[in-house]
Amino acid sequence: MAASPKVPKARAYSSPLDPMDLYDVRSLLSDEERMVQDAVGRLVDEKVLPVIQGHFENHTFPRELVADLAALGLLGSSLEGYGCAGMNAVCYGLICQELERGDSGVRSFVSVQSSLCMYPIHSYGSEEQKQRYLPRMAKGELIGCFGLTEPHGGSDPANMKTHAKRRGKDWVINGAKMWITNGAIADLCVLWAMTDEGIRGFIVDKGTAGFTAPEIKHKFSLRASVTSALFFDNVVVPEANVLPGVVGLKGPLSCLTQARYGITWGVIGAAQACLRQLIDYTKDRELFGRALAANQAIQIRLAEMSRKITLSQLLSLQLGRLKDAGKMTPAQVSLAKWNNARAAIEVARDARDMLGGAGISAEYVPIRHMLNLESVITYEGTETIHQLTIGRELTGINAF
Ligand code: TGC
Ligand code: FAD
Repeated sequence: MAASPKVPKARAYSSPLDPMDLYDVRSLLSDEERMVQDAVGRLVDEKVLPVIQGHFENHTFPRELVADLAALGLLGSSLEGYGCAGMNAVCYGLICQELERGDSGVRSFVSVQSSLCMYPIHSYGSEEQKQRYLPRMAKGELIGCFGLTEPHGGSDPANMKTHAKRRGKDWVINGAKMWITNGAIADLCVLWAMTDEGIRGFIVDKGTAGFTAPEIKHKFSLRASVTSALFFDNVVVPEANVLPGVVGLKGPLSCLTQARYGITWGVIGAAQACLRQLIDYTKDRELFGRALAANQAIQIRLAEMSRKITLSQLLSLQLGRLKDAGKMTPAQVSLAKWNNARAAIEVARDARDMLGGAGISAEYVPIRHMLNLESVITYEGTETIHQLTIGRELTGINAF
C-alpha cells in the first residue's frame, strides 16, 4: 500500500497580542477603570461561571449572586449619592462587558436594576422616592422591573394602551405589559402608563392589590433570567408614587438610552467568551492530521471574529468617553447597539458551528450565548428600530 503524503507541520508563531484585546483597548483605560474590570472579572470567574450553565439548563435566575453584585457596587454604579458608587460611564460599560462574558441574563439583571429602575427614580423621582428606594436597591434588598413593552407591540411604545386615571388624590391603573425582565421577582415596578397629560412613570410596589406578574415559561433564550407579563387590574397608587420629574415618551426613552449604552459593551463580553473557547478548541482538535486551527479557512473565520470584537470595543469605548463628556446622543447609541449586537450574534453562531456536534451542548458556551443574543438583538430596540433611528438622523426624515 502506498504511504499517504505527509502533512507539513504548521510553523509556530508566538503572538505578542492579547487575542481578546488586539488593539490594547485596556491601555486606554484609567487605573480605576482597569481595577473595576478586574474586580468584576474575578466575580464572574469565581461566582458566575461555576453556576451559570446549571441555571440556564434549569431555567432559573441565579438569585444568590445579587448580594455579590451589590457588594461590589454594581447596582446603580453610575449614580451619585443614595449609597450608589458614582462610577463613570466607561466603568459601567466594563461592568456590563465582564458580566455578559458570564451570561447575558446576569448583565440583564444589572441593566434593568441600574439603568431602567434606579436611573429614572434618581433622575425623575421625588426626594422621598429616592430615599425610600435607592439605598435599598443599591444593596440588592429591593429588586426592580421596568414596564414599557405591551403585548400588542413593543417597538412603538407611544401607542401604549396601559393607562392611569386620576381618582381624587390617587391614580387607578389598568392594562398589561409583556416580556418584562425581573417581573416575577421584583419588589417594585417602574411602570409607564398613558394619562390625560401624556405618558407618566409610576412606582408600583409588589403586593399592591390588582397587580400580578406571572413568569413567562418555555423561553429558549435568557433562560437564566426571569421574564414576566405584568397585569394591572384597577390598581390604585397614591400621588406619592408618581415620578414627578418627567412627562412624555422621553421619560422611558431616556432610560433606554442608558441601558442600550451598557448593552453595547455587554455583548462584547459574550463574543469574547465564544472566541476564547473556540481558539482553545480548534488548537486542541486534530482533524486530517493537523490542528483544526492550522487550517486557513478556520483562521479566516477566527480573524473575522476578532475583527468584529475589536471594532465593537473601539466603538463602545469612544461612546463611553462621549457619554462621560456629556456629548453622547441617542443615534450614536443606536449605531453601537445595532453593530455590536449583530457582531456578537454572528460570532456566537459561527463559534457554535466550528465546534461541530459539541457546539450544540451547553457544556460549551457558544450555544448559550447565541441563544441569549437572540433576545439581546431584539430587546432595547430591535435592529430595525436602531437602523431607522440612524436613517432618521442622516436624512432628517422620520420613517417610523
Ligand atoms: P420620538 O418622537 O422619536 O421621541 C419622543 C420624545 O422622546 C425623545 N427621545 C429620546 N429621549 C431620550 N433618549 C432617547 N433615546 C430618545 N429618543 C427620543 C424625543 O426627543 C421626543 O422628546 P419631546 O420632548 O420632543 O417629546 O418618538 P417615536 O414615537 O417616533 O419613537 C421613536 C422610537 C421608535 C425610536 C422609539 O419608540 C423606540 O425606541 N422604540 C423601541 C422601544 C424599545 O426599545 N423598547 C425597549 C423596552 S425595555 C427593554 O427592552 C428592556 S430589556 C432589558 C434587559 O433585560 O437588559
Ligand atoms: P414588535 O414591536 O411587534 O416588532 C416585530 C418585528 O417588527 C421586529 O422584527 C421589528 O424590528 C419589526 N418592526 C417594527 N417596526 C418596524 C418598522 N417600522 N419597519 C420595519 N420593521 C419593523 N420590555 C420592557 O419594557 N421591559 C423589559 O424588562 C423587557 N425585557 C425583555 C426581556 C426579553 C428576554 C425580551 C425578549 C424582551 C424584553 N422586553 C422588555 C421587550 C422588548 O423590548 C421588545 O420585545 C422589543 O422592543 C420588540 O417589541 P415586540 O416584541 O413587541 O416586537
